[in-house]
Amino acid sequence: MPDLPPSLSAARDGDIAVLRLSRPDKRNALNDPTVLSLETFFTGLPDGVRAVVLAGEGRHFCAGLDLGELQERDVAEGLRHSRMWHSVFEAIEFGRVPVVAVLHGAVVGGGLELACACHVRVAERSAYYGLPEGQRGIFVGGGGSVRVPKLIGASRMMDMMLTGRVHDAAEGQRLGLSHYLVEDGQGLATGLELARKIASNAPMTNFAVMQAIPRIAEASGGNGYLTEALMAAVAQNEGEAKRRLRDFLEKRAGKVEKDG
Ligand code: 1HE
Repeated sequence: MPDLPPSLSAARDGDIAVLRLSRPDKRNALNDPTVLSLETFFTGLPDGVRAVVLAGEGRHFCAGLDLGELQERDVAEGLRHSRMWHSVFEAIEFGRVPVVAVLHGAVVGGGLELACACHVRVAERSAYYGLPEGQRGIFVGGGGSVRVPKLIGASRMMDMMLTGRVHDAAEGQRLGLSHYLVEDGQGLATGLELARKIASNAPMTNFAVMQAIPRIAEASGGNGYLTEALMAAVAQNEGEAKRRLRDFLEKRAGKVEKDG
């Protein structure tokens, strides 16, 4: 596993890596070394890792940008700083493996931006979502204005930023900020269970899901259909796809069953 600063900790559980924001005394606020180390982690994952679970230590997932380290920046430096966050969060969203975020307590500002760069979000009942940038006199800078509206719509994001509205976990689930809502203390186990399912997929299917679906969603219908056809042809040509289809036809594979 890549070397990490004390604000992050990582552990390996078979083909799953569990990464934790580990600065609970500062509510896992994200300073520059932590943000840059997220990139080091996600770009340096060992080959055997097939999914990542991202969680936060302490009572909160993440309090967003470390306001204590917010320096005076001129316009050019401010631009570069935000673009640095963009490149790190892109390394997560378009990285090698899917990431399951486990959310609890505050998921605010840059913490919500980080959660939105992950592929699946599990929220515990204690989770709540806010974009307090308006109160702080700043603006989102970690990709939130692109990713949050994709989940809840631009108009709801505007409400959060203009009025300081905070959504609780149940509302976040209803709006689409989380995919799963679980009891407090159950988030990590659920995240690991989902990560194991993800890791058991054919790697080419996971690659196609991560790389193609968000891009097709932004493409014209014609470009989308063509990209889908190309990706489908690539995936089905893999030996792994052929083996899995044979397993099903010869009754060795699981059937589709209802959850729960
Ligand atoms: C921090 C931060 C932080 C806490 N940067 N130090 N984010 C915010 O505006 C959220 C600001 N934080 C809060 O609203 C609250 O701290 C929480 C709701 C997250 C947690 O409350 P609580 O009662 O558990 O903790 P606390 O007592 O407020 O904070 C504990 C310590 O963490 C305290 O430091 P201490 O030295 O006095 O113990 C706090 O100062 C510290 N702390 N949050 C620095 N964010 C790419 S652009 C992204 C833009 C943004 O993310 S803007 C949103 C910033």
